[in-house]
Amino acid sequence: MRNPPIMAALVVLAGCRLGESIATAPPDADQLDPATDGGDDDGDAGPCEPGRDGDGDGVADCDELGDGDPVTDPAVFNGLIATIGERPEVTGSCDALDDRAEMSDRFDPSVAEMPVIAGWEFDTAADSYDDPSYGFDPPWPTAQSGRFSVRFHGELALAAGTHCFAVDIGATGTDIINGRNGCGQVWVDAGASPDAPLAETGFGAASTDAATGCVAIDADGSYAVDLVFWYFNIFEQARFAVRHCAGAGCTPDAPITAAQVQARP
Ligand SMILES: [Ca+2]
Ligand SMILES: [Ca+2]
Ligand SMILES: [Ca+2]
Repeated sequence: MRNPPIMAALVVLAGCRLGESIATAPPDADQLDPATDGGDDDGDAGPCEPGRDGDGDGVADCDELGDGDPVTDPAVFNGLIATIGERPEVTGSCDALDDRAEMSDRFDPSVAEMPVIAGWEFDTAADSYDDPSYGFDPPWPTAQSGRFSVRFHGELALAAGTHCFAVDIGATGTDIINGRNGCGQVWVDAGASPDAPLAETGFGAASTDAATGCVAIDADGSYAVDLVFWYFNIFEQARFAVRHCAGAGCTPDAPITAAQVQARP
């Protein structure tokens, strides 16, 4: 008879699956104190109500309060503000985004703007940013097709110390061909805050090495960040990937998650 061992194996397997599927107990709303989580800057969250997602960022109030992470706040949308700006003209050179004022002007007035919990990472042949392959969450209701620009703005929590960022649009050089005739930038308002992107890649970028940049953060805190994608050549893949790491000499390898950022103007 082979059945008993098989049955035993099935029971063991079922047991494992059962064990894995047991979710952590939901936080007890009465036990959650915004002060304990440290995440209620705005003072309007109050005791959480199970199942409610007051700020609409996809994470329930009680989960945001119960995670012990002050960045995830039931009263603050955790994500970034996505802004569609002007369309690159003539070329997609980084020269159009040389300093902060010029970069900001490209997105003011905006074509469209909304807070998103995802969308700052894509690699797609589609040219319309409302295509699902861009991964915007929520998705854009409409889009221009073809060349476009998008800026992601918010505050990123950073501990004191060195932080490095890298940006990749698929460029291997800084000329119009190898630079993909486009531009990707990371701005971090911290440290010496030079009036230039911390990291930049693409056509007209300062150098290929400029795709990675590091900043010394003096104190734990939240710092304004801008991730900028400037897309001209629609015959190239629309690719945008930003990576981060903490520590001197580190190699940026971690994507920025929605839980790390707050969509503040
Ligand atoms: Ca929420
Ligand atoms: Ca939290
Ligand atoms: Ca939140």
